[in-house]
Amino acid sequence: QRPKTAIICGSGLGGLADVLDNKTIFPCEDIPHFPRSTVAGHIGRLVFGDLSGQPCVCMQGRFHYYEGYSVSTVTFPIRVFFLLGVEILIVTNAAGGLNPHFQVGDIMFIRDHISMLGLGGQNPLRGPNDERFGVRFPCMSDAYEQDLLSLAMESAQELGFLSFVREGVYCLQAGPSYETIAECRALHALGGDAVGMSTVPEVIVARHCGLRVLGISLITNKAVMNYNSQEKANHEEVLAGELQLILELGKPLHPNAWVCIPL
Ligand code: R1P
Repeated sequence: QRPKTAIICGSGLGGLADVLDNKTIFPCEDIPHFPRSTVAGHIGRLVFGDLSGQPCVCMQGRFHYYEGYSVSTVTFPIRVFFLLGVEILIVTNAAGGLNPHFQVGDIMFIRDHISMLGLGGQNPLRGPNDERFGVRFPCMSDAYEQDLLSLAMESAQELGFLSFVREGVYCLQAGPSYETIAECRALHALGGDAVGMSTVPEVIVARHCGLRVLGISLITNKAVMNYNSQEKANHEEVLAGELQLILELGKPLHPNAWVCIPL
C-alpha cells in the first residue's frame, strides 16, 4: 500500500482508524527507530487501509516532547510518511479552548500556530539540514494550506455543521503539566484560540518536506481563565472526545462527514 494521505490521531481520537477498510496494522515497536507511545489514549501503531477507496495511513498514537523525546524524534514518523509517498498530512489533536466563544465538542480547523517550544529554541529542524527533505529555512506562513482549509469549511457548511466548526490558532506548550490560569490568559492575549502539547513539530517537519497539511483540534475542555473557577484540566476529560473523519468516495480529500460526539 502506498498511502497518499496520513492521519495522526490525537489523544483519544484513535477511533479515526476504525473506519479504514482492508487494514494492515504495524505496532510502532516493530518498526525500526520508531519511538514508543507511552501516553493513555495513544495505542502506538500504524494502521494502513482504505478510507472511501483512498489509501491512507493512520498513526494511532503520536509521540510528545513531554514523554522525554526530542522534537526531532517526535517527528520521525513524518519523514517516514514522506518517504512512503504521502502527500497530505491530516493532524488531529485534543485541545483546550482558550477562545471564550468555543464550546467543549467544537472542532477547530487550525489556521495557524504559536509554538512556545519553537520560540524557545526547540525546533525539530535544529541541527544540520538534510537537503533530501527540504531547505534550511522553510517558510511557515502557509503551514496550514488554505485550499484544504477552505475545502473542510465548505464541507462543514454543506453538512450544516457550522454551529460547532471553528477556525483558529493552536498554541503549543511543552507539557506535561497543564497551563496555569496566567499562561492561558497570556496565550489568548497573544492570539491563541486553543492550547495543547503536540502537533506543531509534526507540521514543521511536514512542511519542510513539502507535505500539504490540514490541522484539526477537537476542543475537549475549556481552558481555565479565571481564579473563581472550580474547573481542573484532566486527561480523562480529554480522552472522552471522539472525532470521525470520512473521506468522500472518489475524491482525494473531501471530508464529507464530520461527526462530533459532544462530551
Ligand atoms: C493532555 O491531556 C494530552 O492531550 C493532548 C495534549 O497534547 C496532551 O498530550 O494530546 P494530543 O495533542 O496528542 O491530542
